[in-house]
Amino acid sequence: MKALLLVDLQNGFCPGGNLPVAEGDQVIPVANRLMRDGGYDLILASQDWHPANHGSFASQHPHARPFEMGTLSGKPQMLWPDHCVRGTEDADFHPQLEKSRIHFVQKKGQDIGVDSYSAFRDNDRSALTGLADEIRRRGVTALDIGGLATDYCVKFSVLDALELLPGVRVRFVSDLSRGISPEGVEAAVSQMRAAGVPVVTSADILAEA
Ligand code: VGL
Ligand code: ZN
Repeated sequence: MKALLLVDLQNGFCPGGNLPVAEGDQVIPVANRLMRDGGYDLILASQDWHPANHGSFASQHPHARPFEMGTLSGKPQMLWPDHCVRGTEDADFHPQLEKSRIHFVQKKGQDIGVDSYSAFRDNDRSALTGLADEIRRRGVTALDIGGLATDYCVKFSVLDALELLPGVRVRFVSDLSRGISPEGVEAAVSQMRAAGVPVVTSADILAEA
């Protein structure tokens, strides 16, 4: 049972969105191709889905500016521009993404007091989203992960998948992913590799399928 997890392929993280990732939109055709021809039995997607007053937004902290460090519930927190507010166009999946191929969507980031980069659990590591249960229930044995942004939500999703889904082969799909900062991406890829995660491309996956 092979599954693909598409992380946060939303307008907010694409050019023109509120927290744009350079070339974020370029991963959409890659996602569509993999959903169609990647040989997957199950397609999963996560969706950053914040209340308008989410505590990760700089707008909720007096005098703070986006991309500054602040605190949230007493812990260090990168403060973001308002993004992916639930029910807004910014939070919608990219219009070119073939949404009808997605079997299960995991929304995240709904608790105003804690951010949730990983599709699997909140950053304080206490509350699970339910995605790991879903994956276990469906008998997934291999999980490929990619999306936006490599240095935040993708990295934390990959590392959590390793920890929460023992026995599942987890891989990072590099050309299905783009990051917020080049240094961040480099560090994220090193961290994933060091954790034993194979880095593959969509071409590798299509060749196996
Ligand atoms: C993300 C920052 C804040 C992401 C989400 O999807 O990588 N990054 N919220
Ligand atoms: Zn967010």
